[in-house]
Amino acid sequence: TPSVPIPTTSIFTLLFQADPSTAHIGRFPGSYPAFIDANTATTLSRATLRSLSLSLGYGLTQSTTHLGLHKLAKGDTIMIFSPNSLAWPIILFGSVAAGLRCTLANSAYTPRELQHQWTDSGAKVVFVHPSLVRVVMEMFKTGLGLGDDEARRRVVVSGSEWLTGVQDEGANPSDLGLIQLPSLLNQGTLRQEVLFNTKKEADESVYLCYSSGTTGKPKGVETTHKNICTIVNIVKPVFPPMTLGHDVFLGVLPFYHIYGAAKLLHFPLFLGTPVVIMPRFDPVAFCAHIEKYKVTVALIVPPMVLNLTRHPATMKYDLRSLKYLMSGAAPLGDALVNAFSNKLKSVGVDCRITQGYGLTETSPTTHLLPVQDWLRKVGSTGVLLPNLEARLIRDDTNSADAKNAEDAKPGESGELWIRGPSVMKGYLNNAKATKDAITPDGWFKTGDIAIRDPEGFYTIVDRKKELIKYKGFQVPPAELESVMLQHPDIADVAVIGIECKEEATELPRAYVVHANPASLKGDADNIEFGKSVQEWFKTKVARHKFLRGGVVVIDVIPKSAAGKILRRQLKDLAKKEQAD
Ligand code: 4UW
Repeated sequence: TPSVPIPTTSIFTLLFQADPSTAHIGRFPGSYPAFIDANTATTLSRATLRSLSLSLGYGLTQSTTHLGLHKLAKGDTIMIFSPNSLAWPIILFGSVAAGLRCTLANSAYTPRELQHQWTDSGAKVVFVHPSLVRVVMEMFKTGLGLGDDEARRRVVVSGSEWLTGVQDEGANPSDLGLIQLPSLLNQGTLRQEVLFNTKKEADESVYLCYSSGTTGKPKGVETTHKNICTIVNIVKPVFPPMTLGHDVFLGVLPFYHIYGAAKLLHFPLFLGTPVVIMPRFDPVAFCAHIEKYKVTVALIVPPMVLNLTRHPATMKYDLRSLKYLMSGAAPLGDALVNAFSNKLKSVGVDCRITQGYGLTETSPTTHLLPVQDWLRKVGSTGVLLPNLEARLIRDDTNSADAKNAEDAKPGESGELWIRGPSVMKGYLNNAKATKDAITPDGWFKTGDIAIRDPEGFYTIVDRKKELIKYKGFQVPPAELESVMLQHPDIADVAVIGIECKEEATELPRAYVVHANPASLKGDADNIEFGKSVQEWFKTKVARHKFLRGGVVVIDVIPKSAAGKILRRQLKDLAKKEQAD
């Protein structure tokens, strides 16, 4: 695909440039809907979203009274900790307008997981959904030892009741004494001259999503204004054209993950297409909202396709508005595509199911399967987006030695490397990890193994890195292992992903060495010990990290001479066990 011009400005200017002569916001009328709350149909127009964002930006950085909230200045970081909601885009774009940086946290996190991201990102204030205030307070008080008053200065309770008129799920009346989002909106409004707006700042990072990359614990990925300006411009030419006033996105993927953040919060605004916001996936609600809002485009992950293929709701609701289902974040196999598209066809739904590929570190999309090729190239993640370069690097070359890395022969698989303006600035405060991930001449190593066919279509065939994906969510083995080692009876541990075809995902499995092996007298003891560890682990981590693939007792963890876990050996062992 030929290169496209990429005007780089701040994200706020890109999406919300106001033209008083036409009443346009960005390239479209300000009266057009931008975001719609699925449950109540409450709608934020482009102009309303812009003005609420400017008010919030003012309340956070310019207001003199500031309601006792910790004072924020340009360059400071705020955290968003919330399931999808109508308030989300206001918090995000209000912060961006004021030149703040946003770190987006998984709303399933436990206080311990949240604390890692809070401390690592240097966040100063957290915007928290009413149902999650207790998690934040536990982090502040128990985890960080903050007093009551200091904790309160860091929290903005960010419900949407003030917009929708419906009480937020899980809200607790006793939290009303904390600073509430609406009170930051009536202090004033950001003026043009304080807007974060210059070209030279386009290389500043604006979002910090967390990714473990190829190895280790979650790291802050520095996504810049330029990265986001790039991604919306390079996705557009490979994306089906949208018709104003007709097309509608379904916003069910979490906004805190880069896939949802880029493809639901930025891209549709750039296209002029509204997004119907759902707080979580539920097959009945998913189908009901498609029917009610005549949704035309839904972004999804493979386990949702599987769930919908089996669920009767797809037969009960009128889904005929649906034109495109776009999957990503994990492999989508051809059998699944065929099964679901046949089911949809049987109820008169003519829908193309395509796929995208990318990573947090590449903002995220690097490959998309064009809709016209969805059947012909089923199972492929599609073509490289414009303005990007890709290499496939032979597995037997030392990829640490970037200069001598060798390209795979045509038709052979290799590690996918990407270069271009959507590659992250680096990992926050982690020069070593950045250097390991990006070569001196700018190639980012994905850790994924891919092949490219003669027509330029890529297929992801394997993962070289240790990362596990549960239903599209990152599960970093190194993090799980360090938590497991806190168990008094565990002497050593290795976590790998095992394939689960029934659920179209990988499942995390732990191999553990007992601290006192003689205390386990046989298979029954081993199994019981494994189960007890599995239960214990559930109290420590978010749901997507549960050891659904089991805990297996082993004599010794296979390691290299340098002490590195030989995960490949364990994977082979697991495959053998699964086959038996
Ligand atoms: N097939 C096989 C795939 C695929 C995949 C991702 O959590 P992260 O960092 O990021 C993501 C991003 C997903 C995404 C981005 C843009 C896009 O358009 C789209 O689809 C419409 C999805 O998940 O995890 C990155 C890792 O996830 C795996 C792969 O291992 C990658 O390194 N992955 N997409 N289609 N594997």
